[in-house]
Amino acid sequence: MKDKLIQIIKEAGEILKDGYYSKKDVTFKAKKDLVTKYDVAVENFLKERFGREFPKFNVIAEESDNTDKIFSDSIIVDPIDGTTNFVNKLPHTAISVGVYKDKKPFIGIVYNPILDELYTAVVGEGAYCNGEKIEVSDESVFQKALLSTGFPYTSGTCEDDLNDVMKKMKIILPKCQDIRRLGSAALDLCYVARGIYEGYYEMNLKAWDVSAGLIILQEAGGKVSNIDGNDYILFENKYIVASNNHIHNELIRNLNL
Ligand code: LIP
Repeated sequence: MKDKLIQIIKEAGEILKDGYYSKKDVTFKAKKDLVTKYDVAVENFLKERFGREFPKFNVIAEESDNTDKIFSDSIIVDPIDGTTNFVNKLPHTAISVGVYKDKKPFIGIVYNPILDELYTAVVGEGAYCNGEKIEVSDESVFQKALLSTGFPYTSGTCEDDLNDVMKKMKIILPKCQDIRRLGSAALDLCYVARGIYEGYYEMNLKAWDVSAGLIILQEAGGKVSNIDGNDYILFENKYIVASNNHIHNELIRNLNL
């Protein structure tokens, strides 16, 4: 299944790439949440091909009405993660596809066609970037940890969420190496998997932002949890916390101060 998925996702990457280099009309789903015709085009392409190739799976996708979809044997799709980057020609943007069997992680694929980076993982078989095995960093000193985060779309409408972002930043920033905010949760998780970041946290993400990246990170030796340090549950938890494992407890502790 993995090879067929990669073939289809690479074809979809051509649609993303065409859009990236052309002029785009933007529609707003919410105050800060954008969508373009390319998000819809990539999604429709993937849904059609996945439906044909993998009829036993339902497809849960960002730009679709998922109300009648039951999460079980599912392919969870973000056609363009990092849409704001895509619109602004910042090359941190990717197609994210997470495959689940009976709600359990099976295959994760994240593809950035602009930088030509393909992250893949099958549960139990390790994680790879362009075919090369990747692993999390072995840094265990929190002060030396490069972290990444994201800001929720609700930061423009919900003062509690905005205050929470600022409070956590104020506590964590002086204690770590630095914090990045590049704008694609799927790639941020892959960057932890690859040892670029030691950790990552963000609130209010949707299942399609993280469904693939969390499989890739776990297969690279990393850890994913909710803000209490317990198992992260797709579709349920407000916060995702991810790391190289070594700094996880300290990250969780600081996020709860
Ligand atoms: C985005 C994320 C980004 C996050 C945004 C948003 P989209 O996904 O990947 O990191 O900060 O809140 O969820 O909307 O571009 O697919």
